[in-house]
Amino acid sequence: MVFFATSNLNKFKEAEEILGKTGLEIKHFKFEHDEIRSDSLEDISIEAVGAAYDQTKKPVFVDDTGIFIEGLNEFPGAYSGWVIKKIGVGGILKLMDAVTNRNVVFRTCIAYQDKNIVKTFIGENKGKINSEPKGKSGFGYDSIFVPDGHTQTFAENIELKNKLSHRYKSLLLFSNYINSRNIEI
Ligand code: ITT
Repeated sequence: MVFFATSNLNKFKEAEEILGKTGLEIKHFKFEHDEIRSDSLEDISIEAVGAAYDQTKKPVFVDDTGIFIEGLNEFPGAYSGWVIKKIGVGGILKLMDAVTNRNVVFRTCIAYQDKNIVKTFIGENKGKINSEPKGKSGFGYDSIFVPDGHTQTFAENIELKNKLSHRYKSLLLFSNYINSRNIEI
């Protein structure tokens, strides 16, 4: 069993579903943490997992996720949480009015810590920012993200999200690592 330290229950539910299929059991560790300010998901997640480990003293991971919009010079990136609280997906769509390049990358960095090691796992998913919000499932930016090769947003097709998302890819790398190391947890 590994703790997943997060304040975001949506992330936890996705991780539980994805990791359940790999045989890795996780438990929610309710974690409210003021993350450091940085452009790097890796730096943010490494600092956060250190703080989480200080509290759990048991194997634990965190997930730092951002959406990087090419036509906005990678904005909002590591500031995605703050930006959605301030301007919402509506605000992002307004910013996109002036932009023709709608390419975007969703990126998750998982940082894991136990008594021996700190390690990160990055998963990415490329797509486009949709012209309007669509769909009711998911959370955050899911209603405006359409993965490449598909026509629906993640919020319209949550099964698809959990099969190919940034979180899915990073969690799979993570669970392969844990399973291959045979860590006693
Ligand atoms: P933590 O406690 O785990 O840090 P958080 O919600 O603050 O939770 P992040 O900083 O990693 O998490 O994420 C920033 C925001 O990006 C988050 O609040 C969501 O609005 C959005 N987000 C993260 N993952 C997402 C996903 O899979 N789909 C859509 N939006 C996502």
